[in-house]
Amino acid sequence: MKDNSFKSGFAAIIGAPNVGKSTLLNRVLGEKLAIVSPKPQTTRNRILGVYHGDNFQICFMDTPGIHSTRTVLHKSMVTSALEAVREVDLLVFVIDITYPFDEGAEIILKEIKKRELPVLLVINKIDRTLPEKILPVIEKYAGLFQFVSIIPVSALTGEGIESLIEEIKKNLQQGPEYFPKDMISDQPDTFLAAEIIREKIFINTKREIPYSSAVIITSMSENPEKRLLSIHASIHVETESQKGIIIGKGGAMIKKIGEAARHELERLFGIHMFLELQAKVDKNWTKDTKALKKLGY
Ligand SMILES: Nc1nc2c(ncn2[C@@H]2O[C@H](COP(=O)(O)OP(=O)(O)OP(=O)(O)O)[C@@H](O)[C@H]2O)c(=O)[nH]1
Ligand SMILES: [Mg+2]
Repeated sequence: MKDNSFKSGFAAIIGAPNVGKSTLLNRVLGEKLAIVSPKPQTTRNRILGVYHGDNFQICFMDTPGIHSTRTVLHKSMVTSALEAVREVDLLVFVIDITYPFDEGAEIILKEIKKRELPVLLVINKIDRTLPEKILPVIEKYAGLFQFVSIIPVSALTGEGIESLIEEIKKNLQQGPEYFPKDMISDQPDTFLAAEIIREKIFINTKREIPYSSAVIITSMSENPEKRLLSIHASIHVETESQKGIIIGKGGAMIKKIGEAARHELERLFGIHMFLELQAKVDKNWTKDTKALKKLGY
């Protein structure tokens, strides 16, 4: 039966790197869909997450952090974020209260001034500041752009998240139920598995290693009798020395990454898992458009 009062829309979550966009998506949905790390440029692809409300639906798009960059990989990431800005019905622009004005924010302000889209400003990480520090940031941003709403939140503690949903709801138009109620994302399990492994690389390695690593699931199969899921994955790095670091002394690093990923994936998929990781050199893959495509960017 057609319900004319149903409201829906696509909302892109945009912002500079590391402001907490992926944490916000996970908090809103109450599920881990997007990987999170303390290092910038964690997210590399757009990630869909659907919030099902009472008679409304918000289709969120998490995006890579917007910053000025020259490298081929990061350019492709920023392009993917800026494309999302052009394809959605409204924007959720996230800033970090602990560094509210950076070059990423400047690029985004320029971009949103070019379009006629409702933009909500989310001031994130308010758990890390004093309440009196928030008002000056609100005032400054209110003077820079006509936001439909400015909402201080903590994606970490959940403070302000309900108000955010309410504010987005107010800005939705009548629209179809794009996704069925039981669907919160369109990402295949192989993508999620590769992302979780990549997250463990981001968390456990230093310097250029996270930025030179990509993960491909080479096989994934389930044995229902044994209730076992087997995943084989390759970690692609750019040089032999990076491969050595990923493997670690006596294989210690790759074991650590594998174990952390396996624990989390077992929890997420609710099944025992066998995970085998292999490190591979894919020379300068971050600089080569063809190699980027092959690795999913
Ligand atoms: N204290 C605090 N930390 C937060 C909050 N939200 C996110 N973080 C932390 O900020 C860091 C970055 O979070 P992400 O969600 O990966 O940030 P992002 O904006 O998606 O980053 P990119 O994908 O790299 O652009 C992580 O260490 C999070 O735990 C918050 O509300 N409070
Ligand atoms: Mg992210």
